[in-house]
Amino acid sequence: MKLFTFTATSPALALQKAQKACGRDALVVSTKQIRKKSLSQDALYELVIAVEESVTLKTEPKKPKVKPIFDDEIMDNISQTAKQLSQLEQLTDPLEAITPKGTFDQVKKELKEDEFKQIKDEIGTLADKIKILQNMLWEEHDSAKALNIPPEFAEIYRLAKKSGISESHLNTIMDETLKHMPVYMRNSTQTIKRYFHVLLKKMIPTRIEREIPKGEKKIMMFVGPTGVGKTTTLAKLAAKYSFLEYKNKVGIITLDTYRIGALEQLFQYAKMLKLPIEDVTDSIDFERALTSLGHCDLILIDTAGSAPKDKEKILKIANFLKQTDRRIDVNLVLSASAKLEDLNDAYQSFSFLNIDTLVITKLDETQSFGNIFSLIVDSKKPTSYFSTGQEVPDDIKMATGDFLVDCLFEGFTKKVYS
Ligand SMILES: Nc1nc2c(ncn2[C@@H]2O[C@H](COP(=O)(O)OP(=O)(O)OP(=O)(O)O)[C@@H](O)[C@H]2O)c(=O)[nH]1
Ligand SMILES: [Mg+2]
Repeated sequence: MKLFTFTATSPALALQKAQKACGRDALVVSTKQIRKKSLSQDALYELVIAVEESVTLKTEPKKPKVKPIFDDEIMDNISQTAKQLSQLEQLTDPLEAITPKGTFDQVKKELKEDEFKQIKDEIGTLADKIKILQNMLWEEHDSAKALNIPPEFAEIYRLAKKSGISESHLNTIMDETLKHMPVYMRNSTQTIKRYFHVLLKKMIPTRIEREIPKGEKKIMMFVGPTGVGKTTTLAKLAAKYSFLEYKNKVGIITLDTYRIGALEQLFQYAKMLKLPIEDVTDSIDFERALTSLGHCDLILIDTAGSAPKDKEKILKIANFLKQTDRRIDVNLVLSASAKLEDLNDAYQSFSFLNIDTLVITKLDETQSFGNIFSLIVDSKKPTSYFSTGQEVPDDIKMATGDFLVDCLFEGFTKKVYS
C-alpha cells in the first residue's frame, strides 16, 4: 500500500481531488483540519488516502525543470539567520540565546515584567519577518516555481544539490517527498531535515562486519583503481581483526608483485603486525598460498590497482578468481574524492569481477558526499567500511547510512574521528 496526502478547503473537495488523482478505489485513512478558518483565509483540510502499490498518481503535466538561480551568498546568509532564529524559538526564553552566559538571569531580574515581554515579542516578530523574507526570495524566482519546490524545502534542496547528488536522484527524492510528506510536518525546517535524513539513510545499503566465528573462514580481496587506498585499508583491517577489536587469525596474500615498492609496503605492514604474508604471481602459486594460510580465519588479498580502462589488468584478477573453488569476497575500493562519472566508470569496469561490497576511502579529503551516495544507490551494492584518513590502523569505521547522510548535509568534521 502507498499513502498520499491531499489538501483542500473542505473534506469533500479534498476527496474529490484524491479520487481524480488516484481513482475511486482510494481508501481514506484520515481526514483532519490543519488550518482554522479566519477572516483572511479559508479553512484547510488534509486527507490521507491509501492505494495499491501499482496505482500511480494522475498528475498534471510537469512544467519544465529549471535550475534555481539564487545568489548563493544571499541564500547562505538567510539560511544561517533562519537557523539561528529556529534555535531561538526552541528556547523557552529567546533572550537567553543572545545574552552571554550568566547574564540572562541578571537581565531578566533588572527588566520589568512588561519590558521583558515586549522584547520577547519583538524577537518573535523579527523571526517571522526573516522567514517571510526567505520565502519571498524563493518565490520571486520563476525557476523555483518551475521546479515546484516549496520555500520550506529550499534549504534542504540547496544542501543536497551542493553535495553533488546526481540530478536525477535529487529530483526523484524531492518528488517523492512532496508527494508523501504530510502537510502538517512541513512547518518546521528541522522536521523536514529529519525526514530527509531518514529517507536518504534508507536508500544506502550497508553490510555489517563481525568477528569471524570459530570454525568459519573468510577470504577478502581488495580491488580498485590505482592509489585509492587498497593496501592501507587492508592493513587497517588486518590490525582490527587480528588484535585491535577481534582475535581472529589473519593472513595476507599479495598479487601486486611487479610494482617497485608495492611488495615492500605490504611486507612492512605484515612485519609490524606480526602476520604471515605470501606473494603470488600465478594461479598455482595462488592456490598454494591459500592452502599454506589454511590455518587463518581471515585471509586478506591485495591486488595491483588498475585504471578502469586497463582491461588486461582487471582480467588478470578475474583469472585468479576463476581458477579457485574457494569463496572469495570481492571488495571494490573507491575514493570519495573522485567525481561521480569516474566512480561510475570504475564501478562498470570492475563489476564483472562480481563485486560483493564497496569500501569507500578518503572521506576526509572531500566535502561533497553526494557522488558516493549516488554511486551506492545506483550500484545497489552494500558498503562495508569507510576509510577516514591515512593513519593505520585507526582511520577506518564500519559504514553506516547515518554517518554518510551526516557528512552529506553537514560535511566531514572532526567529530567523526571519535
Ligand atoms: N587522506 C586519506 N588518504 C588515504 C586514505 N586511504 C589511503 N590513503 C593514502 O592514499 C595513498 C595510497 O594508498 P595505498 O593504500 O597505497 O593505495 P592503493 O590503492 O593500494 O594504491 P595502488 O596499490 O598503487 O593501486 C597513501 O598515501 C595512503 O596513505 C584515506 O582514507 N584518507
Ligand atoms: Mg596497493
